[in-house]
Amino acid sequence: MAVFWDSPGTLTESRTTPHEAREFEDLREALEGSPKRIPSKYFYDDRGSEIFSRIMETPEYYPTRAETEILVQRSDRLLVVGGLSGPVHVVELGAGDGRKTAHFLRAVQRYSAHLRYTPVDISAGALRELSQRIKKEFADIEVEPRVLDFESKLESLPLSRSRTNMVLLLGSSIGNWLPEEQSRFLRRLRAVLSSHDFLLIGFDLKKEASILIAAYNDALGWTREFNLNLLERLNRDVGANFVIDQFRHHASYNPATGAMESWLIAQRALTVSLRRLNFSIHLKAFEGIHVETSWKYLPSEIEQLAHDHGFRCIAHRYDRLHRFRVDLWS
Ligand code: AVJ
Repeated sequence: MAVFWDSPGTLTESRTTPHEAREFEDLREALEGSPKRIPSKYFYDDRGSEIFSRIMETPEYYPTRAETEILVQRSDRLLVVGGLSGPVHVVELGAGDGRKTAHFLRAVQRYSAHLRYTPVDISAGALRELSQRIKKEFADIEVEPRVLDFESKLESLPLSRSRTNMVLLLGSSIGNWLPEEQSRFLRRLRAVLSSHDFLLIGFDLKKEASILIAAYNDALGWTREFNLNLLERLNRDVGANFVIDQFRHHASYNPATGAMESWLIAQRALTVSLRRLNFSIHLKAFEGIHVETSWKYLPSEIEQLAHDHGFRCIAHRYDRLHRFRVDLWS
């Protein structure tokens, strides 16, 4: 396995492939499909990551608070059951602003004196802020941020050979992938982790649809802003000419799949050109672009997922209201 070490604290791209070269290459296929789609990872440019931090503070978006409650109150328990000891390397995938991670790191520190923390994200801006905050709060953690699209570069994660790796995939981020993508991710992760490494993974649970729908349609409008920023980003980064106010944000729960779906719906027939990618798309009046799927889980589905991909459920904890669950797998 390839391991890349940089001087601690620098923000470096993976050296396997230039980060920018293949960015946006999947956009054409997604936008020409039926329904038209934009892959969710494009939400998280610096501005998108900032807006997502606002979403996490809205009263309707409960998953962050529920997961934080678990990490604050249950991290110790999870780690005891896991039997963690010796030097630990925490690798957080899609770290974002990493606020809730601090609670977990503090718990890990009680078990491991020499803690290394590698937050991985595709937003350099979010990583820079997070790294500064963690370094300020923890004098004795080695922080090695990494700008990386971990979805395509999972094999170049800087895992440690001498430490127990604890990979974090929080926020129910796994739910943003289609089932076959979730499988592919877990299979590949299983292959790069050794038998004494761990995965700490958060799942948003199935619940009454009205609660879910409110969480993706907050009254302050941050979720709408988040979705529309996707179009602004494409205008900026690939020379597209989306007219933002011709689109409406629409969030719904699909009981057939068990997932929340976010759409941007064109208010009239439109042609949009993506100049730097050399193609255009036509949208009919009231046609939607599917921008996000957020899968929700039953406890039994979580356990099946672990089992099907060669992981063992070591422990799991719910928040007080049973809205969310954090699992420790190995
Ligand atoms: C943390 C990425 C999983 O799908 O709930 C929140 C992203 N999108 N509101 C989720 C999100 C709209 C979030 N993830």
